[in-house]
Amino acid sequence: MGFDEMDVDTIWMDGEFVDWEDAQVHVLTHGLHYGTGVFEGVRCYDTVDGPAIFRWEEHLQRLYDSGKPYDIEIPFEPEELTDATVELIRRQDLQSCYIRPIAFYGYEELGLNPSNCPVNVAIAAWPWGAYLGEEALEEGVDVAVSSWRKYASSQIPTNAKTTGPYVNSVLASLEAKSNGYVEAILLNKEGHVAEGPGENLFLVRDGEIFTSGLAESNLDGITRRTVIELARDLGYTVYDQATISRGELYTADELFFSGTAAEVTPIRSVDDNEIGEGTKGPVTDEIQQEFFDLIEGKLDEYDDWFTYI
Ligand code: PPE
Repeated sequence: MGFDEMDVDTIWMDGEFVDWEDAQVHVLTHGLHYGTGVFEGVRCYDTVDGPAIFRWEEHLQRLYDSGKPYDIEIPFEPEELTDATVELIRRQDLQSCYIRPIAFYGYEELGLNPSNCPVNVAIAAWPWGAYLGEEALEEGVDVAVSSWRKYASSQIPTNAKTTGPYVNSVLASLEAKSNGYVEAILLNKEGHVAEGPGENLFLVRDGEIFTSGLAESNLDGITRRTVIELARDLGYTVYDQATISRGELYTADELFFSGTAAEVTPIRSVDDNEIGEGTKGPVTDEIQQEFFDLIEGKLDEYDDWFTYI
C-alpha cells in the first residue's frame, strides 16, 4: 500500500485535523524507541445504507483496554474519537476505507519509564482493498507454519494490540514471503496454533468449526467474534476455546483466516499440503458469503454493529 496517489489529505492528531504531510512526530518519541503504542485497524464499508464503520464501539473499547497494562491513558473521551473519525471520513469523502487509530507515548524524555511522556493520539483513514489480494478471497492462500513462535501472553499481553510486539508478526511475515508463501501461521510457546501475523485462524472438521481459545496467545479479534456469531446463527457448532495442534492443520477439511484487513480469507495449503480440495471449502464459502452480505449492510439483524457516517 502506498500513500502517494491516494485521494486522502487529512489526519486527525491530538484534537485537530492537520494536513497529511504535517502529521509528524519528533524522532525521540518514546513510542518510536520502545514500541509503547496501542492501535486499531477498523474498516468503514460502503453499505446499502451508505458508509458505515463496522463494530467501531468494540474497536474503540479494545484501544482503551490495550493501553491499560502500559498506563497509556488516552486523553480523549470515546465520543471525541468517534466524532473525529466520522468527521475525518466525511471531510475526505471516503465511501469505504481502513481506519487506523493510534495512541502512543510521545516526546518528553527517553528511558523505559514513560510516565513523564505525553500520550499522543492520531487517526488516519485511507482506502485499502483486499489484504492478501482479491484472488486470495476466492482461491485461498498458501501459508507456512513460521519458525518464529508467537510471543507468550505471560511475556507480553496478547489481548492488547500494542505496536512494539508487532515485530514478531513482521518476522513471521517476512519469513513466509521470502519462502514463497503468502502468509504465516504462528505456533505459541506450547507449540499450539496461535494465529496468523495479522489474522485469527479457523479450522473446519466434520462440519464443525474450531478456533484457538484466547489463552493461546492470540488477539481477541473482532472479526473472530463476528465469525463465531455468524456461524452460530447459521447453525454451526463453534468451539471457540479450542486447542489446535500443528498436525490438525494438515488434516483439516478447511482452514481460513479472519481479520479486519484480511476479512475472511480461505487457506488452501499449509507447508505445501493441500487443505481439503485445495481451494475455498463449502463452510468457508458460506461464512464468507454471509460476512460479505453483512458488511454490505444486507443483514438487518446485525444493524447495531454499524456506525453510520
Ligand atoms: N491477530 C492479529 C495478530 C492481528 O493483528 C489482527 C488484526 C487479528 C488477529 C484480527 O483482529 P481483528 O481485526 O480485530 O479481527 N490485524 C490488523 C492489522 C493488519 C496490518 O497489517 O496492519 C487488521 O486486520 O487490521
